[in-house]
Formats: sequence, structure tokens, C-alpha cells
Amino acid sequence: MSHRTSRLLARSAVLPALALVAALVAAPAGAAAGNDGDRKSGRPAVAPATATVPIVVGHRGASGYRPEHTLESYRLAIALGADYIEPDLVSTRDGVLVARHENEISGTTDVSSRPEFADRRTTKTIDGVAFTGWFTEDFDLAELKELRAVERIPQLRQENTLYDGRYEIPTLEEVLALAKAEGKRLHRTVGIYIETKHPSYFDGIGLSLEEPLLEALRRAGLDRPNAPVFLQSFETANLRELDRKTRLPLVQLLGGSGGPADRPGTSYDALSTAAGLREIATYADGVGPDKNRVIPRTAAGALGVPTALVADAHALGLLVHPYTFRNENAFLPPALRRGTDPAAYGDAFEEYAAFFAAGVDGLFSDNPDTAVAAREAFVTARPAA
Ligand SMILES: [Ca+2]
Ligand SMILES: [Ca+2]
Repeated sequence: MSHRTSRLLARSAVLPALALVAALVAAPAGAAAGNDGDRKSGRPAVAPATATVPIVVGHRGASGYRPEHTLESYRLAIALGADYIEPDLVSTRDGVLVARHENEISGTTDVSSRPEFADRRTTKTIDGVAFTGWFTEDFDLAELKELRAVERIPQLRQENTLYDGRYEIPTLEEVLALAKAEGKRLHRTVGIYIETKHPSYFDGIGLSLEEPLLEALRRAGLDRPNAPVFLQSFETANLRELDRKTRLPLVQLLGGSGGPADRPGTSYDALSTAAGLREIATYADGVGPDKNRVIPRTAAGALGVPTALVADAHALGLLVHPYTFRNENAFLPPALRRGTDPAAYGDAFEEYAAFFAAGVDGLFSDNPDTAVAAREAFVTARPAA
């Protein structure tokens, strides 16, 4: 068994889930931990789908209900039952890691209305694409802290705009402290599922993400086996680097199209094949695929037949955590939409049910309460392991 695999199994023993659901299932979430796998074949042990409880990751917090990547979004995700909260990390000019989905922040903050920062507007090429706006690496932390978060998609999430202008951009340290404090208050483990954004780009401007990330985790006592932490990236080289530097579980994200910015010529399609997954398994513990890679849509816009991805990944001991699940019609397969308003909620429960039935080990959701309710229905209905 590779050291990666033993890490994965160790991980499965402490999934923070789920005092709630543990009571509902015959086998606890960590049932796979005692399984040594098929030693004869050298194959890693894989938890049968019926023995584990999928995790719910609050994507950018509870971003269906609050401006994303704010402490209030994360806090609400925890309150709604998310097992993990998901900060995306970029760097400030002074090398502090902060939570934003992009380093360009005009879409998620009020920076464009701040005359004092008007001269910071610029155009940069990031991973081969030109962006015009304001960039975290051109601001010191103290300056970024003057900004306030706004809703990214007000046309679909008008109610969230109520909270525009109220919340700061949080640092990684603040997110770690929140998870710890809320976990203590609620008497449960709150996990943190951290994404490094544009790691090669940040290397290129002298603001490498991995060192301050591991340093912050170390200071918080979280850079250790069995800590409730996952590290994820759309790139590959930084995951290989992290594999050498930490024993925390690593997740290779698999975009719906294109390929890793640090691997020109390699596509996510190729990485999603059995051969691609075998390569990923040498440095990572799981994959985070675009959900269409698990269940593609039919030409008519319904959920189709699941691909081999979950089975292929599980055969290698890799977890599968697809993204992103959202309640609004705009993000659902056409067959699950209700009415014609893209901002109205469709039949999200049917989508969750199909993915849980397909054997995923967890998923990223903007609406963690809906995901938790769907999971409960799934776990309650399935036969005991
Ligand atoms: Ca993310
Ligand atoms: Ca780096």
C-alpha cells in the first residue's frame, strides 16, 4: 500500500461527519479504515459505496445565500451542516493568503467604486487569458481590508445583494480560526477544504502560495495526518510539490474542459481516463471533477448514464468529490428546471440523488442545507452495509 493510500484510509476514519448520520447507518463513516485491502493484488482498500457517508463541502461557504468567501458565508455553511468549508486562496502584495475565487476582485468586492484605488486598475494575463480589473497582489492586506464583499451573481441571487458592503475579505488565518471556534461551539469537527488558485502564476510574481499555506496550517496545528483538511488544485505541479511537503490529503480538480495551466498539451479529458487517474493516484488522494464528468447530460438535457470515472477512481483508492451543486434553474440540467426563471429553484434533490447513487464520496454545494437534506434521504433509504 502506498503512503498515499494509507493516508487516504486514515482520512476516512475521521471524516467529521456526521454525528447526525452516523446514527442512521449500520456501518459508521469510518468502516473502511479497518480494511487492509486486497493484499494479494496490491490494490488499495476501497470503501464500498454503502459503507461511507458522503461529505458535504460548503462551496465558497454558503454562497447560495451570502456573498462568497466571507466569514459570514462560511459561518452560515457550518450552521447549515456542511462538513467542510471551502476557501479559495490568493495572495496579497505583502504575501498574506486571503480568500477569493480569483485574484481579480472587481466581481466580488466594491473596489471599482473606491476612488482611492482607481489607479490600481490594470490588465494582466493569467494562465494565458487577459483580465482587466483590480488584483489582490497589487494590494497590501491593510488596503484589501478596506474593501467590502459584494454578490458575484446579483442577477441570479438578488437576495444576497442585501449583504453587499457588509463583509471584509477574510485571511486564511481568520478562516482557520472560525472553523476551530465554530467546531468548538457546536461540539463537532469543522473541516477545511482549501484550494490554491493560479499557483504557477503566483510563483511567477514571487508570491508562492504553498509555503505560507503550510505554515498557516502548521501554526493552527492542522498540518498533520488525520487533520480535517483537504488541499485541492486545478494545477498538477503544485500538488506534486505538496505531496512531498505534507501528509494532508490532496485532491486533483478536473475541469469540464481545457487542461491544467501548468501542463500545456495535457487535457482534463486525458486526466479523467483510467490512465490519467493512475497518474493522479501517484501524488493525490482524490479527484474533484466537474459534475458532468460523473453524470453527463443527454442531448435532451436530462441526467444521462454515469461514466466510469467513479469506478475507475475508486479502483485506485481515489476519492471523488464533484462540483458544483446549486439550487437555481440556471445551474441544473434542463430536465430538472421548474418554470422559466433562471434564478428560481429547480429540482435540485433529483440531481443530488443521482450523484449519491453514482457513488460519489462527497460534493461541493452552494446550498449546503439542501445537500445535507439530500444526503440524509440517500443514507436513510439505502440498505445497511
Ligand atoms: Ca474553489
Ligand atoms: Ca509555489
